[in-house]
Amino acid sequence: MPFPFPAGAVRLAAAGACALALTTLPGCSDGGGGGGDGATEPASRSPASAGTQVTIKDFTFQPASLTVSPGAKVTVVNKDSTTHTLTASKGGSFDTGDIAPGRSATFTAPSTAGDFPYTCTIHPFMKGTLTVE
Ligand SMILES: [Cu+2]
Repeated sequence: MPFPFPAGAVRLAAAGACALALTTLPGCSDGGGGGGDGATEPASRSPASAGTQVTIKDFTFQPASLTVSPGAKVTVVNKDSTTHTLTASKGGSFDTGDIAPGRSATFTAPSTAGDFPYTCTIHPFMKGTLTVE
């Protein structure tokens, strides 16, 4: 017993139904739609959380905002030609002390969640924020 009508006709009929119900049936996208807005991939845009390292370069903390886990070890690399520190602005939560040019130091992030602004004690205009969460 053959099909009552060719498979192609069935497919066309189904596509027509989908076109009619396009706004209510999300499953109707049949591949070659060519709508134009198919590529909406969510871009991962939080490189700051990729590592627990702060680089000091050109008198700036890079990244200026770093998010870490409570008690995380954070490495600070000084790529400038002058000595810097990374020091909590209040409460003395953390302090690398002097980091000579080309050297690095490590400090331990606070064990409590919150935002912890820090600075360089030698160059107070240098600012950054450590977020613990
Ligand atoms: Cu400095």
